[in-house]
This record gives sequence, structure tokens and C-alpha cells, in this order.
Amino acid sequence: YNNIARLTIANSMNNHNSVPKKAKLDELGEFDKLFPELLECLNEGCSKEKELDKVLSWFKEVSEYNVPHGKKNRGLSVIASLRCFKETLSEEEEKIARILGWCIEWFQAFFLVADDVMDSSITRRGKPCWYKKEGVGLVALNDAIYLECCVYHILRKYCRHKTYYVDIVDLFHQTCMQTVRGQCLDLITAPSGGKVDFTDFTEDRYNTIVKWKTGYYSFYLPVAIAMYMSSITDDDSHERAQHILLHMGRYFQIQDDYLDCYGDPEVIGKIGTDIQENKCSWLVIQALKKATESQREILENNYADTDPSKVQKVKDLYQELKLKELYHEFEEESYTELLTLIENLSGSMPKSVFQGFAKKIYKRDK
Ligand code: DMA
Ligand code: MG
Ligand code: MG
Ligand code: MG
Repeated sequence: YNNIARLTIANSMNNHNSVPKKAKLDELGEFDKLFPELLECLNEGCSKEKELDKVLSWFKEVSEYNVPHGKKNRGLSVIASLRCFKETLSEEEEKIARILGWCIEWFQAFFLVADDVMDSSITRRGKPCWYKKEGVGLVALNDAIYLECCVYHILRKYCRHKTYYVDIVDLFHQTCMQTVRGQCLDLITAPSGGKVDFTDFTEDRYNTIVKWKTGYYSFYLPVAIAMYMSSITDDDSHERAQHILLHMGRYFQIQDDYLDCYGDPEVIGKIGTDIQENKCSWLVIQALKKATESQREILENNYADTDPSKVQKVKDLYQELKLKELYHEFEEESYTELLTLIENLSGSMPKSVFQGFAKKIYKRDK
């Protein structure tokens, strides 16, 4: 049977991760096939200037190194969502949906290259962070800006004459503003070099950081693109979708925070730095909620330090406070809550859009 039938059946099943392997591979394969064409189109506009050859080959490496090696959940969500909104897709629509998915992957690469500099990270997707590479360093700043430019270059090339072009360009602009606000709050809540001060580490602050830095770009953005492609432009539907998807984003970032401490670097492709970097992580928020006076003091004396023995003391305290167990309880409860939210808030939109997305991230280990 065709892809639509396959995905519909997969979405109606209750098992998690139930999309048949073949459907997954087909879609990922089709998606990956488009990357070389997009890489090529980024050279347009300066190919006649010999002296710019160096720039073109530098930027080619920037994209090749930073864009196509992630899980691609966000990129693949555009076409998956579109299939839920529309019964049949023309070949052209499929191609555009995949290209817009790639735009999200470039957009994400832009944020990640900058994020790794700011978070003093070491590895990403199983390789050294881009700024850590020999000969890159602070040039990574310009490279991050370049990666953002790619989004609009690709959009313009493939969608300039579409009726939804302005909506989608505007959506990327809005999402960029939202994400940089979130990144700012994340960073200024985690000042470096000073005395540890947990007064700002509240549940409210946490919720605000994750909604802005993760929720909009990772969850609302891909579905909203599919909505605009399907001519769903009314505020009510967008508000409903946003509400559900920001809830999912919070759940996803809590997983990210958990994996920063407990994930296997071989599997998640990155080495956690949240404790060292003084991050307002879900784990430290929970620890502060449960800690006695003396346990809080241990946290204050050992958090936000690169000294491995201090990091270990924080991890030991997390274990004493049973944060792993707390996380697994949260994971169960939150998933049920999410499914209820989908039931109640989807309105006229197909629930499968949200259910499919939820299944992909539930109990993930990377
Ligand atoms: C990442 O938050 C948010 C953006 C916008 C890149 P993070 O620093 O926790 O992400 P990671 O753990 O992948 O570095
Ligand atoms: Mg980071
Ligand atoms: Mg960060
Ligand atoms: Mg993280």
C-alpha cells in the first residue's frame, strides 16, 4: 500500500514507535535525497566571481558538517503533518514539504552552532562542536549567521511565488525572535563566574525558558508550516495547535535536561554540560524542591563548577533525591496528560498530527 495508508494505519495504532520501519526509511530516504540539490542552490548569486570560490567551499563544509546529521524529527514533521491535513499530495507538494523541512534543519543548525559556543559544549551529534574544530573558533559566529541566511535563500528559491510564501517567511522571523528570547533567558539565568545563586531557579522561570527556547521552533514551527501549506490560517486553529505543541515542547526539553545528566553520550551524541554551566535545568529545579537545608548547601557549594569531583557531588545528591525515579514518574504522567490535551483541544484539526508527533518523542533515549 502507499505511504498515506501506511502512515494512517501507523497513527491509529496505540503502540509507541509503531510506524513500520519501511515507511520510516522511505520517508527519511526521500528527505535525504534532496540535500545535495539544496546545498547546490546555496551557491547561486556568486558563482561567476572567482575570488569567492573559497567562501563557497567554506560554507559548503559549514552546511555539510552542521546540517544533515541529526535525528531530523523536526524536518520530517512537516511532511508527516501535511499528510494528516491533506488526503492526497502532489509530487510537487511532497517536494516542497521536504524542502521546508530542510529549512527547519538549517534553522536548527544555526541555533546549535551558536548554542554550543555559549554552552561551552564539546561534542554534538557524535563529533566535535563546530567552533571546536581547528581553524574555526570564532569564525563559527559568522557561520551561524550564514546558516540562518540559508533558510531564507532556500525559501525564496522554492516558494517565492506560492500564496503561502509571506506567511512562512513571517513564521520563520517570528520563530527566530521567540527562540533568541528563550536563549537569552536561558543564558542570563545561568551567569558564569559568580557565586551560585538559586533564587531565580523556579518552576515559572523554567517553564518560560523552555517554551521560548525550544517549544516554538521544535514543535509549533513544523506543524504551522504544514498548516499554512494547507491554507489553514485562522487564529483559532493556530492557537489550539500552539497550545498543544508548546506542551509537547516542555516535555521534550525536560527529556533533554534528563539526558544531559543520564543519557549515554555515545547515543545522544553530546556530552552534558548543564551542571558545570549553571543551567536552570529541570533536574536542579526538582532537587531544590526536595532538598533539606543541608542538601541545598551541598548544591550551592558544588553546582556551576567544572571540577569533576564537584560535578560528581551534584550527581550523587541527585541520586540521593531519587531524581531518576521522579523523572520516570513524570514521563508517564505527562504523556497521559498530553494525550488528553490532544483529545480536548484539537478542534477541527486531525488528532493524528499531534499524536504522531507525541509518539516519536515518548520515552526517547536520544
Ligand atoms: C537548546 O537548549 C536550545 C536551542 C535553541 C538550541 P540546550 O542548550 O539544552 O540544547 P543542547 O542540550 O542540545 O545543547
Ligand atoms: Mg546547549
Ligand atoms: Mg543552551
Ligand atoms: Mg540540553
